[in-house]
Amino acid sequence: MCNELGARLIEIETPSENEYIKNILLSYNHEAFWIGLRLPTVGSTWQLASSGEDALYIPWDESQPNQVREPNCAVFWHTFDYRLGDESCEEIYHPICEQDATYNMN
Ligand SMILES: [Ca+2]
Ligand SMILES: [Ca+2]
Repeated sequence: MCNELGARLIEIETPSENEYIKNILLSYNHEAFWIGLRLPTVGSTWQLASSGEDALYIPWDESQPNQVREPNCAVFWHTFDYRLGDESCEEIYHPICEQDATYNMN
């Protein structure tokens, strides 16, 4: 998805990044948006999709995560006011991409 754009699925690392993105999502009428957060196996920790590092900040809805599956993925969910919920990685939702703030003009 995002790879074709030279980007990656967004990874939410801070409350300010979370707020910034949520405000943008409010202007769209979609039920859910994929982000780059993944639980590879049951019993492992949620990881950033690009690096495999443990995610330190995860703004879950208070009811989430609530499913057991591997792998397990995460979305901003509209009925949670765009807090995160876990969802099957097989579902089709809109991806949110992000890119480092460096440009390679070659
Ligand atoms: Ca980020
Ligand atoms: Ca869920």
